[in-house]
Formats: sequence, structure tokens, C-alpha cells
Amino acid sequence: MICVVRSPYSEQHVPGAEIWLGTKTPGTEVPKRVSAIASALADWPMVEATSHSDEVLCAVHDFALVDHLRTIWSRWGDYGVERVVPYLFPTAGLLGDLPLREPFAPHAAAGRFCYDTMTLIGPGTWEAARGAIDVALTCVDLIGAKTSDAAAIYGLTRPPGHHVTRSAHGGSCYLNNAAVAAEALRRAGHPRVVIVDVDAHHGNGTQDIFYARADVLYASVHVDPGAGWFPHYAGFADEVGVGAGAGANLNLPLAPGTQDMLWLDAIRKIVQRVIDFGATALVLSLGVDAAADDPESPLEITLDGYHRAGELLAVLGVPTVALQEGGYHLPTLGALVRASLQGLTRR
Ligand code: SP5
Ligand code: ZN
Repeated sequence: MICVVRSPYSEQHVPGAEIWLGTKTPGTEVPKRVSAIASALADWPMVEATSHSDEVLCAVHDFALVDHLRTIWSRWGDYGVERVVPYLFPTAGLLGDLPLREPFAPHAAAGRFCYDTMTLIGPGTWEAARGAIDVALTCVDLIGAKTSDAAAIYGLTRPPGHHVTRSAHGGSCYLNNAAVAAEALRRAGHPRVVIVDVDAHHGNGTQDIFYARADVLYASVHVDPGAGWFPHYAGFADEVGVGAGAGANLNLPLAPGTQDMLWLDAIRKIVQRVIDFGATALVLSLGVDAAADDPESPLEITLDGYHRAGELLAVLGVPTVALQEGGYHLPTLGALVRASLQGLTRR
């Protein structure tokens, strides 16, 4: 049993579709993920998130990204499309040495803050994404500055967040819930915080936010981006951090088709690194899309594998905030989350 924190806004984000390879596909990051998870945890204590200021959010993200997400839906024109979708990206290749200007057209702004075509914005997207930040911050409040016992709490964050960098969103994510939780734990007095990311995909956003920082370790096990998997451009083993953050980033990419044994070996390596780092608090980016049945990843992790992963992380014995990332196979999604959290609380 573990306390669950929820937001009343989480199902108001209805992406409706993902544009993938120029084609409208149904998309898998759907509102029903919330009820699939919540119903599997219905016998556990549940509290609603309380509202928090933008202070930590704006320490983690550029204000321009936050402001864009807050306003773009109301600024979006009558283009005959139901969602905000970018069509032009001001990459370094486009700009060269030119300054990045504020574009006049809202449809040009969309590609400045979103790096893919799969992460659409609709009428309830801001409320849901901002609600997920309140979930993350409420989890931190409830864990507080505890250091002695191994309290754990679970935030049902939707939309997920680990693909959001300091200044751009993508990968079905809008605001980085785990990064905000980690920064809030630092501000609550934890000197060294670790983010362990077991989502099938590399959390390029979380890595980016803490890449130059020595006080927050980011450690991830994920499908090898070099084998052709999202996010393609980040998540390689040689990305170890930069400057003061050199050595405080750990990527363990795995081949497509990897099963429990090698995945759990990677988590054991992460646990050892966390111990060496001396973390006093843990944020778990709990994506369960590495499961064998999941449509978004080629990893083949079982229910028992996720339970064992939870048990391995429980050995750390530090206060833990587990936040939902991916996981898209609705028939098994709730059970996977429940098994992971039961392992984390050693049940
Ligand atoms: C939070 C999270 O898990 N984000 C993952 C985003 C990965 N999306 C990559 C989508 C690639 C195309 N998907 C086509 C689905 C075919 N089954
Ligand atoms: Zn994922």
C-alpha cells in the first residue's frame, strides 16, 4: 500500500492523434490510461493534488516554454485542424548565425517549442500538464524533508514528462514532472537527489535539465536509441554529464528484445551508482512501457520484472517519489504499475 496523488485535470488532455511520418495515427497516450491505473490502485489511499506556484516549474523550464504552453491554445487560429501541431522547426540548420526571432504567426511558434509532430495540444492540455506538476509537488510536500525512514509516494502524473528539456517539449510530454519533483526535493533540503528512469525510452528531457549539475544524478535504463528507437538523438552510454555534472549522468541502453535478466542487471548497476553517489532522495520515473505487451517499445519485461525492479530500488532506503511516465497497453497497465509499487514498498 502506498499513497496515490491524483489531479482532477489529468483526463482533460485529449491529444486526439499523433502525426507520425506525416500521417495521422490514433496515438497511445490516451486519457483512459488514468482510469486504467487508478482502478488498479483503488484500494490504496488517494489524495488530490494541491495547487502550487510556478516557482519551481520556472526554475526547471524556460519561462518562454511555460508561457507558450499556457497560451498557445487560445492563440491558435482557425486553420481547420483540431489541435496545435507544428509544421516548421527553427533548427540550427535553418537559423545559422541568425538570432531566433519571435514569430508573428502562432502556427510558426508551435515548432519553436515542440521538437516533434506527435505531441499535439488541445483545449485541456495546459490544465492537465500543469495539474501533473501539482501532483509532483504535492508528492514532495507529503514526503517532506524526511531522511530517516523510507517513505514512498506515487503520483499519477498524466501527461508524462521525461522527454521535456529545459526549453522544448515532445514525446507525448509537455512539462517535466520528475525534474520539477527533483528540484523541489533539493529545495526541501535534500543535498543529493537521484532520478532513476525505468521507462522504455530514454528521458532526454530530464537528462538535459540536469546535465551540468553535480547535485542531481540522472540514471536511465532504456531501449538503445542507436538501434533506431525514440528519442534517437540522446540516451547513448557515452553521455556522462558535462562540467560540474560530469559523472552525474548514467545511461544504460539495451538491445531491442531484452528480457528481465539483463534489464534487472542494469537496474542493479544503477542502484550501485546511486549508493556511490550518496543520494538522500529518489525520484522514480516509472514508465511501464518496457513491458512485453506494450505497443511503443521492443523491450520484453514481465510483471514480475517490474516487481523485482521495485524491490531493488527499495534497498536504497531513501524517501521516494514515484511518478508515472509511459505505459500504453491498457489491459495490463494498471497491474504493471501496482506490481512496481508493491515491489518498491516490499510487498
Ligand atoms: C513518455 C513516453 O513514453 N513517450 C514515448 C514517446 C515515444 N513515441 C514514439 C512514437 C513512435 C511512433 N509510434 C508509432 C506507434 C506504432 N505502434
Ligand atoms: Zn516511454
